[in-house]
Amino acid sequence: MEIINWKELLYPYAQTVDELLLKFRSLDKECRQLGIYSPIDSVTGRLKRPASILEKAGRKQISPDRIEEEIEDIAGIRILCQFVEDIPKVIEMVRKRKDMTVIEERDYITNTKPSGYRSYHMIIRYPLFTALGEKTVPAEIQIRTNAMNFWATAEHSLRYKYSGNIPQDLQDRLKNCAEAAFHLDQEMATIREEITNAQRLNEIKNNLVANILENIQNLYFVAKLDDMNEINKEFIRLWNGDDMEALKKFNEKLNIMAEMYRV
Ligand code: 0O2
Repeated sequence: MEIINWKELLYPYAQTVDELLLKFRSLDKECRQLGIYSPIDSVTGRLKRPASILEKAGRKQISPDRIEEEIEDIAGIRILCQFVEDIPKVIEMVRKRKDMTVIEERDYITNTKPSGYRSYHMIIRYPLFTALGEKTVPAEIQIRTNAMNFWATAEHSLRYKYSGNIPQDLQDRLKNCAEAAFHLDQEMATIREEITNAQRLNEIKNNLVANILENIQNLYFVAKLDDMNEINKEFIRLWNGDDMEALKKFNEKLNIMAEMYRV
């Protein structure tokens, strides 16, 4: 039997996971910095383990030399969303990208698996520029809510523990848990607006406070000590309160001071 050089085989997939992680995390970060709602809550990535690749190849009768062509989830990222409504937004984000091509989509949210598994899968082709030239790498993007993920990771561990043969009683209880997670998502959707408004306000306040602190730090080098003491007192007073307009005005005042001192 042909010996697989795993290090060589997996390198482009590892690189693909790194690049996809960076790209989707940057999108999320940018939204947060701009103070606009991000449908992405977090992004994780993984490389399929060699044992899992071999198990899948055996199960699907894929010969070792066809692994790269036929196993499409060696590189995988998972995009987690707070709310079910965020999932179609992330799907659109992926479909619209020019730096990857979607070749297949599997909707296990509408078509829940018999196990109770819910998630949206997109198989993409990602052009990777390696030291040896361009290579098109397949990858899987799984999109699901935090509640769906909580269930799937727990079930995955049990599947592993029982080598795929989870006892029927446990399977039934897992299915009940999947339904409970589904109801949690539905309930959360009813208070989504309230939650996202509160989060947006926090984000705006955090960005504002970061700006203020940067201004204060810069002013320390140039302004009078007495003025800085006053500024600090004022900042602590405003920070403890919840008057956003006053915080904004205070930041504008610091911006003008910084401009005057040209810091
Ligand atoms: P790992 O450890 O992440 O590699 P397959 O099920 O792999 O034979 P196919 O057609 O490639 O077939 O895949 P499918 O079902 O679209 O997606 C496979 C992946 O989806 C799995 O990868 C899991 O990550 C996830 N998945 C699918 N069904 C279930 C399920 O019932 N429970 C859980 N917890 N996850 C599921 P691997 O290879 O299992 O995992």
